[in-house]
Amino acid sequence: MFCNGEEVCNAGTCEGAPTGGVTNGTFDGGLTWTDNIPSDGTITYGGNLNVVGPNGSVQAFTWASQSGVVVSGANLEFDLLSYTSSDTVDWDYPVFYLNGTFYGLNSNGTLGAATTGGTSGAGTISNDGQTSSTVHFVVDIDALAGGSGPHTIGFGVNSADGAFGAGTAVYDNVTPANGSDPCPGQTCDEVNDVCIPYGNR
Ligand SMILES: [Ca+2]
Ligand SMILES: [Ca+2]
Repeated sequence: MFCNGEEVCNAGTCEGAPTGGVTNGTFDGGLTWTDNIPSDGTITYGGNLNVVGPNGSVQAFTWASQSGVVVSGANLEFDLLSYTSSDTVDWDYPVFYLNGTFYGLNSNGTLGAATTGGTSGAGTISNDGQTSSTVHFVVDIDALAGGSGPHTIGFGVNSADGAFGAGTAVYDNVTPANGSDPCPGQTCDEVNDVCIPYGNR
């Protein structure tokens, strides 16, 4: 069975992409994700989402987003695999984006306060709170948004200073996923996130 990039494999059958959940939450390439780089920074996809934040002389966010996300009351979950920087204090920090609002990230897997990009908007994960081990986040985005969506979600890095080095955040495993179960007798490859004929890998 072969499912093309716009279909998903669900219970052994290729289907058109359903309207719920997050598509390609495993970041197997950039399909379905939109780069937002109003100042500078870089976004790359290669099995995870790697965001190198801004360092361009002004406060700015750099983030990847996906619109049309409906979770029907389920929690949105994601992993921050790491956050690193050569800069200090709260000048740079990772952020979660929901419908136009950014939030800092805390090392206990909760969101910080909404932030407009100043140093005071950082969660406990920042230049002085770097992490090289995975932090798992569970967010009730319907409650946070005050409605059922569809939502636009995103993951990125803020720079309050735009100088002295950027922050780098690595994200992965955003759920709930649109259906992409392995096909019986076939192999679903995380790199492709689609069903491909066995033997053609
Ligand atoms: Ca992945
Ligand atoms: Ca900086």
